Amino acid sequence: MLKKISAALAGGLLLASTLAGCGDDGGGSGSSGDDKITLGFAQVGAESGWRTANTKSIQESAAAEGIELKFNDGQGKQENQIKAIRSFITQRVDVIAFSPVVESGWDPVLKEAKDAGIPVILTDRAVDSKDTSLYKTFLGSDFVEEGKKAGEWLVKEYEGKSDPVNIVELQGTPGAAPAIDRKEGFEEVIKADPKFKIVASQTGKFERTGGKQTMETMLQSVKDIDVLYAHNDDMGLGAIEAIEAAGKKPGQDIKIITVDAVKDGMTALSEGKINYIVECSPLLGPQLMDLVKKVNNKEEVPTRILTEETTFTPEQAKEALPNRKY
Ligand code: GZL
Repeated sequence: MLKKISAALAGGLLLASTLAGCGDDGGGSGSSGDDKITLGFAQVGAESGWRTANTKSIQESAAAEGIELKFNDGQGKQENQIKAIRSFITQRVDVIAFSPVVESGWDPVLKEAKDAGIPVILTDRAVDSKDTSLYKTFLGSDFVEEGKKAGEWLVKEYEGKSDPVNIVELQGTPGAAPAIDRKEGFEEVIKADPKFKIVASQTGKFERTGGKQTMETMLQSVKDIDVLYAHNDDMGLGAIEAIEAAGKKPGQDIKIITVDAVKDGMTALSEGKINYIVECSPLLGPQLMDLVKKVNNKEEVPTRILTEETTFTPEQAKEALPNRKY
């Protein structure tokens, strides 16, 4: 409202410049009341080790940069994230950042932020909005590439073999960019060889319990499982519990590929219970704060910033574990 009044009075009236002094310079009013940047961050939830590490990175980086952080845990629900973004708009924060729990349904609230003159940064996950003016940039991984890396390891692992390879897949949260894209990238690589068959594919919601329960069902309903592809470590770790309870050896009777490379996943990898992990770094905090400062200063930023990440074998996990930050 304040923005609209000052815009209406922008014809050089003293009042306008006074009002404009209340932070109506295109950004928020920085509700901290001083020149400190105020960032509103709407997080997905706390569903996995990756998410915990991501939240820690954001909170620690904001503190280190002297940015006032208003943090909301969406508890895995889009309506909670939308509510949080609307609250940030009402509080007139300077910048809004969020990790969208699902790809779709964001245009209305992003338009409200744009109309309020508050820039938005996407982190970790993308949205499928056609209007890219609704956000300044997207900082995060290429999930299709992550799926491809998982598929490429499998192709190499079974090179020269002709027997059928039955794969079960634990998908992430339905509608989430990493779930959609990791599936797409993996299938794109394995479709080249008909011996690879995904015989079952269901969600474990990126959660350890979800991975365990879904794997239990798959073990009962699918004969001869050769490989498990889990969209994150947590679901893979839950599946390991189910596989061991069924009297099978994870990493041997059933080969396991996961994504993330959080400490628990890397430990299982070093023990040979997981065969390969594709890294997805949660440590986005420092880059996010750098972007927040630039965007708040109306500096140009790249529309897409890709995070650096690698892959791990059991041997590489043993080497990396002692210095692992998450
Ligand atoms: C990926 C991130 C995913 C992780 C999961 O960037 O969105 O969500 O892979 C997390 O562990 O739950």
